[in-house]
Amino acid sequence: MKSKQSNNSLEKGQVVAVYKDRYLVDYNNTRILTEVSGRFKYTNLQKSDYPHIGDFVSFRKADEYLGIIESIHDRTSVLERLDAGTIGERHILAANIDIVFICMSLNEDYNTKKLRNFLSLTYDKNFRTIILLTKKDLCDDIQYYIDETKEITDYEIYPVTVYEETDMDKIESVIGESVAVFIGSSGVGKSTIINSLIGEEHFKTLQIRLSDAQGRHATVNRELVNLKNGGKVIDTPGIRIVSSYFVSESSFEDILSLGEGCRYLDCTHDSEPGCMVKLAIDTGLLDSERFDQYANAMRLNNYNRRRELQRTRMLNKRLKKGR
Ligand SMILES: Nc1nc2c(ncn2[C@@H]2O[C@H](COP(=O)(O)OP(=O)(O)OP(=O)(O)O)[C@@H](O)[C@H]2O)c(=O)[nH]1
Ligand SMILES: [Mg+2]
Ligand SMILES: [Zn+2]
Repeated sequence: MKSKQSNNSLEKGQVVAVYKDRYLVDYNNTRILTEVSGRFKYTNLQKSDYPHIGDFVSFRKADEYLGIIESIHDRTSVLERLDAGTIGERHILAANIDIVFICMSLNEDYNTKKLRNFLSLTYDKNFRTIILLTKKDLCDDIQYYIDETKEITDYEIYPVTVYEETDMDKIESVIGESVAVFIGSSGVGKSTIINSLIGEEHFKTLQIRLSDAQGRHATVNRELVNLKNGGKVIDTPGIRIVSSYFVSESSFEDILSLGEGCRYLDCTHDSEPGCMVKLAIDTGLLDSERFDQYANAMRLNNYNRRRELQRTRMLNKRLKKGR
């Protein structure tokens, strides 16, 4: 029975790199290029339904060199942001990750607003978040930045430099056998840290001029790389803009609990009388920037919800037709 059929049987693998419309898949200690099947395309409309780095997929081998992906396994976690520009489009940075390292360097890159934006990607998520304050060798007052960071978040904070082995060892031991992704602005040293973890110049790093704390984009492609001890790491290109993001309402406990005091149940905290949120802003109890973040997030949420609904309807129609 097995003979011919086994050529067509499904293999399971993990997406380790994404190209234009091909996916490099790791399985049985080898790698194969794959693409999605026609059926897959027909039933998956959203970009987020397509394979992303870290995804486990079931595929069939068309031949020795090409696999055809039939399905994606349920994701245990996702790191995502909204595409700047294309409102409402979910943009998955990585799937099935255990740890997210938010990297911020201890020179001019350090910026609490930026950190808040990165943090907004991590609320209510199924992974552990750690703040890496990088390039501590360039900083005279590390404690000051640690304290600043503690004001903003309860996540663990590691000040590190690639020049100290103990710092790299610490990162390595925290990763252990799990899957970690590094995010942060361009030039903060993500690839350099990962290089030192894998012990080779795998990822290209760029020498940035000291006068230019912005750095330049060195990493172009995301790739999932194996560490010696069984851990896996994903490098990402620097994210410059994280101004719009997908957040669930529970990320804004402070504003929501203030809102419970508003006179009207459906208060939008815009111009209604008896609004406790407005009052908190006027009296300086609530940061107006934080409120703007909230307002933006709610607008996007509503927009996304509407779009999701439209897509579901369209998909249902298609599925019915297919029957
Ligand atoms: N002084 C100092 N320089 C560092 C450290 N880590 C990285 N660098 C330098 O910072 C520059 C940028 O490092 P990269 O690793 O390319 O930065 P990246 O975050 O990967 O940047 P993108 O790929 O553009 O997102 C390089 O010149 C590194 O040598 C550090 O701990 N201390
Ligand atoms: Mg890089
Ligand atoms: Zn209100």
